[in-house]
Amino acid sequence: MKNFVLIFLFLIFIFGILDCSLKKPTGFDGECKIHILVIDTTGTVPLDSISGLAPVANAKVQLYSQEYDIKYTSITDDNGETEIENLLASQYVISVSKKIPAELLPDSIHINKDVLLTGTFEKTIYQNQVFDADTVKLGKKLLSKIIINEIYYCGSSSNNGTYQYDQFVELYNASDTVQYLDGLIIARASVYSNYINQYAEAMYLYQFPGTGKDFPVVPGEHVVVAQDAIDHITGAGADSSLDLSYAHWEFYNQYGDIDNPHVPNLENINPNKQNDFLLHIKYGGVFLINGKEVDQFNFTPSGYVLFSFKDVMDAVEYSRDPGNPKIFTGRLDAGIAGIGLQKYSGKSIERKNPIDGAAGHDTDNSSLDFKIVHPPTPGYQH
Ligand SMILES: [Ca+2]
Ligand SMILES: [Ca+2]
Ligand SMILES: [Ca+2]
Ligand SMILES: [Ca+2]
Repeated sequence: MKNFVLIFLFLIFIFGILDCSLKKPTGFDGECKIHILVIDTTGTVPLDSISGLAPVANAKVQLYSQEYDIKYTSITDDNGETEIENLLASQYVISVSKKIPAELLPDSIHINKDVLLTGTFEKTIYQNQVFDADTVKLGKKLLSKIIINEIYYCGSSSNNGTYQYDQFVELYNASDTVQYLDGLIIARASVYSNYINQYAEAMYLYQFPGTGKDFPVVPGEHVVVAQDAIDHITGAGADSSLDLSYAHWEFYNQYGDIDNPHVPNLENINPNKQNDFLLHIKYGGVFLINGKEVDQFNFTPSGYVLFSFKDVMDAVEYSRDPGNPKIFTGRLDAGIAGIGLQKYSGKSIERKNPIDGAAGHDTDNSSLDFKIVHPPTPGYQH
């Protein structure tokens, strides 16, 4: 059995040696220096054969003093070390980061995301004082490239009754490089996803066409995929619904569906489930899967499809009721979006950045990452 290790504990130890010179007891600030060594203990960075350590070169080290509103920045050298001199005596927040692109990760790390090694600690630097080495354990963050930015699943209501065929999923390029939709799969999770270790289980799966680089998405671009790309207001008489005739893509079920000829299609790739891409209006989960690297689909006896966690680019769980059992393991989504969102209310869930409100904020905890939005915002940010 393949051992896909997806949650790594990335531990970087920083040994910060703070050295305020005792040789020059001048009494002035600006005499202190800090010596930092950044080491990776996770296997992400190669070991040095002599020291047996894995020094992290080109890591960014920042010291910030709130007292003086002053910031010092330095970069570690080939030995993973840096020294910052002429510091004012103060309390500092010291943060270290290094981004490692997915293509540079060793083969032993089965993930398809960039990795950010980060860590922060606080240190008060007194005048004329020699400090012992600091040891700080830092965490890692997986950086999604294309993510699920908004899901409109609950449907709408009007004088004509209730309506749920106006659902859409909005993707977003949260990276700083061009990404490609080719071969990606948007899937509705089964409610049994949590029972199967290492695998995610999906019931409806729709795949983007393309052979690799046919459908680029530039950084910051939104991509709207409608259940049906029609004007649901005039076309279906759902007068509090949405006009999705200008969606970028639509889910097209070749076993029987509406097909807007002006909007390209994601096609159903699970012949066992010949339904249009329909999300549950109260609870469920959505996957974005890297279908390019899936050689062969693993079907379950009930006609669902299993995917390795390593192929899941993003996963979002939602539920109206906080008491419902969680569907996803915390390795995919530690939280739940959309608590309290009533069916047919015409509202969606969309990512929010707690600092600047920008799109694409993803900490793999949908309780924190999403907010309820009304009206939905297909193609832009609320
Ligand atoms: Ca459709
Ligand atoms: Ca179409
Ligand atoms: Ca995520
Ligand atoms: Ca949006």
